[in-house]
Amino acid sequence: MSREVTFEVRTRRLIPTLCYALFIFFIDMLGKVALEEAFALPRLAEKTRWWAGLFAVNPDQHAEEMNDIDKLRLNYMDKYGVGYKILSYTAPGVQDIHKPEEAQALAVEINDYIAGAIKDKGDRFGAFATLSMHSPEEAAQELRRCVTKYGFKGALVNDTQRAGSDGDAMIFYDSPDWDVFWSTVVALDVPFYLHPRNPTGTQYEKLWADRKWLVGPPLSFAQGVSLHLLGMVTNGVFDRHPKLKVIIGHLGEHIPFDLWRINHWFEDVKKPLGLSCKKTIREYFAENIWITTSGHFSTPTLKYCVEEIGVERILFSIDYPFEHFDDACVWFDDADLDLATKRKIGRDNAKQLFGLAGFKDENA
Ligand code: GRE
Repeated sequence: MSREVTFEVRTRRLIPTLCYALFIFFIDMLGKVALEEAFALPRLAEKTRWWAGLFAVNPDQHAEEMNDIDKLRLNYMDKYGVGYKILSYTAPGVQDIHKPEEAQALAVEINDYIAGAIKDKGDRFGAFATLSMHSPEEAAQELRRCVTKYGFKGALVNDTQRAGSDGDAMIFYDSPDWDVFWSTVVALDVPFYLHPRNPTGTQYEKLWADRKWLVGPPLSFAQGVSLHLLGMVTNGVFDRHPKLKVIIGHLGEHIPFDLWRINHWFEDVKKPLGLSCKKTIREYFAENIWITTSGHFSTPTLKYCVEEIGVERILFSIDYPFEHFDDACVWFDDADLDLATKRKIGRDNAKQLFGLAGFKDENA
């Protein structure tokens, strides 16, 4: 081969390599893992449209993204360096169904549907079980089925379960009645994601109807989940199940900001007055609770959470399609954080918590 030809061949080989290097440079963290990532059943299009009307500026695009599992979504994942996603059914989902049999049938349908949809894509997708939370025994049984039959990674539940003949009652999972469920979560060794839902019924009328723009991410979601999680703390769920792993999204639903004050009041006032939980709020956060970055893309807030609850407890997430890959991933990739911190939050903490292996770019 003449020298010019060799040079030309080398140059031609070099161009794709350079392009790839440039690509890697701009997506500085490949193989991110995300775990608050919603889908819906296409047959419930009307409900998806209703919810999109409340929370999406472009409801058509939102509905299309919500119903897609592996086309638009996989393109985004490749474009923005997300190696693996754990999918979950959209809010308010089964927690909105106040009739127990209907709720249970829908949960089973959703679990079978998503298991089928991701069956051959285990290197890109996992799923959280959807559960009807009317009966602790039934919820435990369905979770067990999903984990043992389908390899689901845990459960994601949308706050309280609507119940009662008119749907106005709310079931919390913080009483001893739920011990059978929490024992199963621990025995299966999977995390439980406590996700928000919207206020409904009398609660909506009394608190939110006259201030409806605060429903959702601006306030009501965090209020609902923080009440429920702190109820689990103060009612002894983590004392009775010390190995229980609970995840909350949105950088901790306001709780990290209040840790000092909660701790001060639990330890210095409420415990002397009779609060009987065994550990401090900081200990529950160190042993039982993880938070994700879903829908909260602020570097100062993330740095604050790292300082307050520790880098090991924080997991990257997007909150797609309520939030955009672009906002979440470009923010995270460009955030002023050292590489070790980024690797832990972006991937390694999730790998460890869920025992993940064999997904795209898992070691990139
Ligand atoms: C969610 O389920 O995570 C969600 C909604 C509506 C708005 C924002 C959001 O259901 O994060």
